[in-house]
Amino acid sequence: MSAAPGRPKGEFNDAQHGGDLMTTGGPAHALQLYDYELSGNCYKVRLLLNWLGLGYTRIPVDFHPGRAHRSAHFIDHVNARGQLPVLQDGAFLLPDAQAILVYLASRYDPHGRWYPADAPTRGRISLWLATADDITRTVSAARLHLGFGYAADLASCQAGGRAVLRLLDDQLAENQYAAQEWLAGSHPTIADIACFPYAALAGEAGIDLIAFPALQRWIWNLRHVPGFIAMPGILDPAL
Ligand SMILES: N[C@@H](CCC(=O)N[C@@H](CS)C(=O)NCC(=O)O)C(=O)O
Repeated sequence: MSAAPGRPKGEFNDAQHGGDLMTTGGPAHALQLYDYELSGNCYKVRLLLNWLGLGYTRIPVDFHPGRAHRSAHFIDHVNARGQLPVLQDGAFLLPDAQAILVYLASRYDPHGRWYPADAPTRGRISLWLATADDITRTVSAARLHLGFGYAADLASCQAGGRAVLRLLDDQLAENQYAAQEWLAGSHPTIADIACFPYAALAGEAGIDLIAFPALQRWIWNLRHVPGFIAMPGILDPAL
């Protein structure tokens, strides 16, 4: 597999930067994921890769406490934004979880289920992909503050988080009333994947989901889609 341009092989694979490279099952592709296990944005990508049955090599990045995503080498050669996740597919390097979901579903989902081609569905999906970034800016920022010591105005992030989760809960309640369980269609799409992790991890941001019943039902539903994989803080459905 090719390394990122200018990246010496194993750069993020030493004690300072991360853990061991790991290759998952599934058909061999030249796919590599710069990944941090506790990141909800990285988890979105792992979820879709798994649902698509795509094998990939995981490049663990020491996000915390090493801040390897902010190293000069990472910024110069992997992602100028200094953020995770980043996908590499052969010579093609792509940051941003939402961009990666669109790319993977467009390229590797032969049935077009995760990113359906019809215009209204694509429009709705785009709305929720944008909303996913609002969730990162609020819920994820509060979680990073509480769990990882990142600087943030906690009360403001939590208030913003509750506001954006309210939008999600209202939409899901309306859909569920019409016997439609998912955000943008009659089956799960990348819209659901993009919004899911930090909604499900809201407790770690100090946000109680008791006031969001439609959201709780949707989280339960997504966890029970065959092929779902867990992450720390989001339980496997068998547990
Ligand atoms: N819009 C980006 C946001 C990514 C993001 O915020 N990633 C976090 C990890 S979950 C990060 O790398 N934060 C480091 C920072 O911004 O300093 C995406 O969806 O991938």
